Amino acid sequence: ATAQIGVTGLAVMGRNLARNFARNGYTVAVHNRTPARTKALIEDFGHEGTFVAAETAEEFVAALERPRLLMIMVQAGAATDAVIEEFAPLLEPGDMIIDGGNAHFADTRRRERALRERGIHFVGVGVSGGEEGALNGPSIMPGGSPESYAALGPMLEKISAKVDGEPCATHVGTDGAGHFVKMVHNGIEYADMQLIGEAYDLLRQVAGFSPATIAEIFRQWNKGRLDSYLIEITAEVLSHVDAATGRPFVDVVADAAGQKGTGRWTVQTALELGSPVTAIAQATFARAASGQSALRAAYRGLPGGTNWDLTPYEAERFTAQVEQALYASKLIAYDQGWKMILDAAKEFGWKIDLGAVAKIWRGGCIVRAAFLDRIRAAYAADPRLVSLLSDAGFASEIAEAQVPWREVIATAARRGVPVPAFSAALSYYDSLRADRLPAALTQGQRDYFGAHTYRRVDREGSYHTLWGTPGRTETEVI
Ligand code: NBP
Repeated sequence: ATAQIGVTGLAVMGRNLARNFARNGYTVAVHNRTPARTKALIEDFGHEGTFVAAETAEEFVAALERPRLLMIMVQAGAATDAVIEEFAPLLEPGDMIIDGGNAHFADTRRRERALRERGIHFVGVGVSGGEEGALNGPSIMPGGSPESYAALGPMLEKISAKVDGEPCATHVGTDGAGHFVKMVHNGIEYADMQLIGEAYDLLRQVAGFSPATIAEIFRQWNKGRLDSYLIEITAEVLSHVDAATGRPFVDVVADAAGQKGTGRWTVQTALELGSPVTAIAQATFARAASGQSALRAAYRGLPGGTNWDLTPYEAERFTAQVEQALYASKLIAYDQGWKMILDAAKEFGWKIDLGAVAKIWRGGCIVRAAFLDRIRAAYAADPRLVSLLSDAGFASEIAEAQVPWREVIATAARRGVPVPAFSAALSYYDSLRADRLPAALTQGQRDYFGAHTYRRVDREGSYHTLWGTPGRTETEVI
């Protein structure tokens, strides 16, 4: 046995992670259900490092140094369970199975529990950054026991992306915490992309700018506080011209967005936790709405807002307002994601360092951004922050954004430009800062039709009003 780690599942992600380990000096055992993929890896990239190719599961396990570190990079779901069932009987207590696929965190919790009973460490690892990140340095979010991180962590830190010389990998928390945080990362990614899309749509429809001009605006924004991978690639996509037609690329792409399901998982889980991730939910629903072609055909042509042209001065002013609205909405979307992680940590008993999460998202992953360093710094100053807006710097930015944020959303409503995520973010902000919410009326209604009882602001206890009695007598419910 010579390999320090083994990777089974050598499609794009597994192959690139195996190469990344090898390039970093580790001896890597490689295996795939269909041996042709293993052969291709050795033929094409064998020169990059030391690989031990294994054709059978037994050969693969025999190639691993003890305690064995066996990483699986296969399709999430049933395939992952099948691979675990294939390898677990070949392992010994103290060995470790690492799942780097996009597993649902609840599956990871289940698998961890089952394998722990057999003495095997199971580490669910969120890996972000796609194919390119897997090869050159992803952002890595491992869960599992602290003991397993002691053995695996240094290797993950070595192959991860680096920002300011620091690795974008940390032990997130026990059992499914890593996959949970990866899921929320993807939810935030959905929100980030939708917010950028809405900003583009406003600049196009309200300010009347061309995709090429908007690309230039995004390039400028990328030099400021919005500096991020997603803004950078947005400028690239917007400036791309379709070779076949000579039209802006963005105008020849069908406007129905796909999804692989991690945004949906985030929203489903948020509903279960009671975490109001409204901007993430709107971003997920916006993708779904874009794909409702029959419904869109039925609505198309219905009356909308009023159009008017902006003067160049107004267009410039509007652009600056959109930047403020985008930034404020993004701040809220992140705050929602962060709160969802806090809610889950409480529910599942995880100790998650939110500053460390921001730190490992600064590089390698899709939401990587200068902004995450600000979040890291906010938690460094106060690890017990309930909200990002409790940080003085973020609070002053949201204060500064008030007028433009509201004006942009009001303009969108008047013009009939859809801004579901901008609006959700602003409404969330207004709901949470309100002294009183109409939830009081909701409680009254619930008590009226269902005797659900209510609490009062001025006295302890639960109450029910006898709505059908002449005096509508209030009774205390014991
Ligand atoms: P795929 O998700 O396309 O899975 C293909 C691999 O799974 C192949 O190696 C295939 O073997 C193997 N496999 C399947 Br399918 N069923 C199997 C079974 N019953 N037993 C053994 N092996 C089986 O590969 P991928 O796109 O490289 O993704 C790998 C994982 O990483 C997935 O969980 C995916 O969701 C995740 N992912 C993450 C990112 C990211 O950015 N983090 C990006 C893309 C994917 P075969 O060659 O014999 O068919």
